[in-house]
Amino acid sequence: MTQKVALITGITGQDGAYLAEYLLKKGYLVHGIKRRSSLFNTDRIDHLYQDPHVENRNLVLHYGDMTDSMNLTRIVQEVQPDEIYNLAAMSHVAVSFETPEYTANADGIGTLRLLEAVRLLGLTQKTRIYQASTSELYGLVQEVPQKETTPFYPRSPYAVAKMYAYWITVNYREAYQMHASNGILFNHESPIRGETFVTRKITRAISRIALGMQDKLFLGNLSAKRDWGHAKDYIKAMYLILQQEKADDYVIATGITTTIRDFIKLAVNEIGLEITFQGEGTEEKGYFTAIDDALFSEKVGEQYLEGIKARIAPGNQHVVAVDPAYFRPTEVDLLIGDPTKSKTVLGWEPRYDLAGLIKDMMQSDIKLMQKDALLQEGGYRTLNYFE
Ligand code: NDP
Ligand code: GDR
Repeated sequence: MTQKVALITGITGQDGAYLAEYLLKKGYLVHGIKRRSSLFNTDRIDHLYQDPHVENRNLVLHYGDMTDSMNLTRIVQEVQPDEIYNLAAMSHVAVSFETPEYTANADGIGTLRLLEAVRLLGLTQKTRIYQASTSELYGLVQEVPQKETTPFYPRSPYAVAKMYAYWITVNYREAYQMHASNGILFNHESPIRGETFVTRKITRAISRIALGMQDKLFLGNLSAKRDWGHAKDYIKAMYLILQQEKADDYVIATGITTTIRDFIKLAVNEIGLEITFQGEGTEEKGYFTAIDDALFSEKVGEQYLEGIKARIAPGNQHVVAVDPAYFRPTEVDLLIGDPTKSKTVLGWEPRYDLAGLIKDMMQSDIKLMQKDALLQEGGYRTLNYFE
């Protein structure tokens, strides 16, 4: 059997990294597009990297950008992929309000550029395309749970750009008989989730607070509800979508929704702490109220027990606070997906539930922060350049 060739845009991101590893294990030749950056930006795939001087490499990286048609066309021509996974995007909803034009260009028109490259190069019958669509398309609630037929009502420049990408993918499928599909993925997280998304921001900060390296965590809307799964499960759905005989669109979700507030409670429970919230709206604050000494010692380390005990003394300061700076001009209040179609048609079944996801993220962040704490205790701190 000839080796399958995949091209992943956004290979340096959370999903790109998991998908690359997954496809390599399946025997694919994987090509990825990375952006030039003044610092290394390949941390998430460094364990997969193969030196260009090695013969018969299975992972090849190309410099590129979703805003550069000629670059994308050249790469597609060079790679002649059997499958393209278009994961590259300016993926932060809040940031899209600050950079709406760029977001439209990279996330919306970027998808068109890729589809056009495949069409112009005469690859419509060879190359299958996966488009990373999103539950953000549902935006303002029209129906719960949200499924493939639920009307879209995007609520951010990011979601509007992704709506263009969704429909241009459908259009190229219908107009040119291309195997082009949308995965409408609900939020999925992992230990390698970007640090500014709310779940990772929480697991990182709670770990740092537990180790005495940080005092407080400032967040925005704690009442928003999200349907969170594990990225490791969700990239498998991407693969399954491209293995179907017919291209189609699928919702990938768990069917369970949770508030940000409850995510925090579960994350602190994971290391033997309890948190109680008081106040409302911008006055809302979270206080550690109890500690399970044995569990905390086991998960975080006995040497940090005294520090955390001081934090639950009566009248002590809050550890979580609402900062309206993190509110979005328009918010998506409730996401809950119906994965019936993906389960029945694709046979997709997630392995992680929310508790398993949080355990994985907390374990990983505690370990990372313990490493930082050791460096700090050892006196290895960043120096000022001009000292
Ligand atoms: P990340 O933000 O972790 O990764 C995004 C990737 O896109 C990175 O590799 C990034 O490069 C790259 N990228 C950004 N802009 C450009 C550009 N202009 N040209 C080329 N590459 C670019 O996102 P995720 O891995 O979480 O998500 C993958 C995709 O799925 C995204 O399209 C996202 O919008 C979508 N999605 C994500 C969901 C989630 O919950 N994670 C849910 C539904 C959809 P760099 O590393 O250099 O920044
Ligand atoms: P989202 O994820 O916008 O759903 O988009 P994010 O984790 O950024 O926000 C989820 C919810 O948490 C609330 N929130 C905060 N969010 C962030 N980032 N930082 C905070 O301090 C904070 N406080 C509260 C938000 O208001 C929101 O309601 C993610 C991205 O991965 C998209 O690319 C993807 O398409 C969707 O998930 C599905």
